[in-house]
Amino acid sequence: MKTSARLWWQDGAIYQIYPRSFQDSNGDGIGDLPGILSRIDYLATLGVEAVWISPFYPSPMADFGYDVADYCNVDPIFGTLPDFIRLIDALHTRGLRVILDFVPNHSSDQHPWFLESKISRDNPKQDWYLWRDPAPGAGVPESRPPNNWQSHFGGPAWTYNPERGQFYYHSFLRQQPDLNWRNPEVRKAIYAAMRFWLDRGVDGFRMDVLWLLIKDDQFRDNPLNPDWSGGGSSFGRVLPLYTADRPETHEVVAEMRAVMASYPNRDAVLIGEIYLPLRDLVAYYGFDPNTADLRGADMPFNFHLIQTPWNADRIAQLIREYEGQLPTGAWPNWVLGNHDQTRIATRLGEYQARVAAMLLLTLRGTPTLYYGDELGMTDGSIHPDQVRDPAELNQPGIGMGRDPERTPMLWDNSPVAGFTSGQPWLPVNEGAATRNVAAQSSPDAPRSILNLYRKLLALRRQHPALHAGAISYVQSNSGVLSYRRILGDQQFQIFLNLTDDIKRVTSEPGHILLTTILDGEGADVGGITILEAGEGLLIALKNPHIPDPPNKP
Ligand code: ISL
Ligand code: CA
Repeated sequence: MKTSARLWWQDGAIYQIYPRSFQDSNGDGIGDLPGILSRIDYLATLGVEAVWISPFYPSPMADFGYDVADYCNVDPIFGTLPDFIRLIDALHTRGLRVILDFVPNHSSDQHPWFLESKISRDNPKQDWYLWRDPAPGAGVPESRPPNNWQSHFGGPAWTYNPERGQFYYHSFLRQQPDLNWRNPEVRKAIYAAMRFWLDRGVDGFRMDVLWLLIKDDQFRDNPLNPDWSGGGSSFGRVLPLYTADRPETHEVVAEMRAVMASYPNRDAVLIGEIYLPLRDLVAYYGFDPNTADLRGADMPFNFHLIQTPWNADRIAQLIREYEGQLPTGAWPNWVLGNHDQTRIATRLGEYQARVAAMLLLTLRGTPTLYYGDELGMTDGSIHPDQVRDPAELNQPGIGMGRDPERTPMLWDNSPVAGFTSGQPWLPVNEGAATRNVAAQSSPDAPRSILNLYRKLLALRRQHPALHAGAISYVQSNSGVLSYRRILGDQQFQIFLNLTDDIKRVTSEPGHILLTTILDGEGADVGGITILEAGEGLLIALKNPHIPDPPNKP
């Protein structure tokens, strides 16, 4: 593939900002858009290509913005629409793209559409949400949900509405009613909202829960999960056969793509949040076997690094399987963390988090970073009376809470880490006095994880083989994962020690571009090379004498 034909979102890295937690500008303890603007130097020098900003639309904040009450505005907590315009202009001026988080599956129960839909069975929006009669049987209607569908946040996915005498469906909270994507008017309204933001210059969307948009039109019961032990969330009681990944969803994704394609010089990116096994995930690229066109999402998010055990064999197998299943022309992507998942440094510790950074930023495909991971931020510890996440408040104590991975960004060693002049909405992490942007940028900390991220991002930008090359020779050998990135006569060898033991590897002649412990750069290697516990090496090979690699690893 010629580098010139490539698109910005293929070559660069994406940085996710959870706006409540990035930077507060007015002392109310909640991050906001002017706060992001004030940190633009940090973003512009980190080396990422785009920022993805989690929802900032008007919202009652039942799910912190993933319950949208107006798709075309900014919540006063986060600022104003002019604040957003200022932010996007400034980011563009600094060469950064802007990806919005868009929530098409459900609105807030305070959205005017739902307020209208719920008042009667014959209003113009009566069919904009998923309304069903109570199941037949004895007992009061509110005790007879239409079927056994369960909310992702626990409990039945149906809530009774006395005004209509019917239930409405919600994949998540009862304050997040699911829109009826079989209704063409709903589609039109959401596509108009997408255009509202595209007209304001946004460079793409991350579509929330894209694989959940369509539900079974016969509302059949989901099959019981034979593996459910009775513990954890009630969501696990049934298998989401009729509530997720329905075949008609692909039609909707193709329509969303068409909305974006209708813009001249379209280069906005369509990303889908999709938690599915690889085979079903890659179907969201929408490969059409008749025309060989891709009609779906540009990048269905690949969360498999988050879900795969940290083991060289398993990850080598994952890379090979994913690469092997990508349809022709589809561009891969990798994600290590987000606002719904335990942070990588908590899962693996700092040394392996460094190895994970080298993995994420040297794999083939667009990497997405979660704010704070570049500092090796761990999950915060949240005292029971500090819990804010509805997923935890709904089902206390079963580990659904996402507050720990949403604690404030750590900027400096001031009392609230430079995040706010007031009381932060979630507590600042312990250890913030030393683990923060200022400390890790200081000349006293040349080997900080932040410097590792900056160097990895810079090298990835600098070398076409790293952002556009093939991946090949994916291997695992006694806990060391290795692979090459290749373009033309440029070849890089990556060795990642996923264990806590010292390992020996054999390398072809080359020199070290980078190590995860930021030590030994520039040194020549060749033959037996020692890898420290939890160390990764990025090597530029001198005269690779191996034959041309196959297309697939
Ligand atoms: O079921 C899951 C994974 O298999 C959950 O992680 C779930 O899919 C995920 O929480 C969906 O996330 C998105 O939509 C939610 C919102 O709370 C999350 O923050 C968002 O990322 C509802 O909008
Ligand atoms: Ca604020």
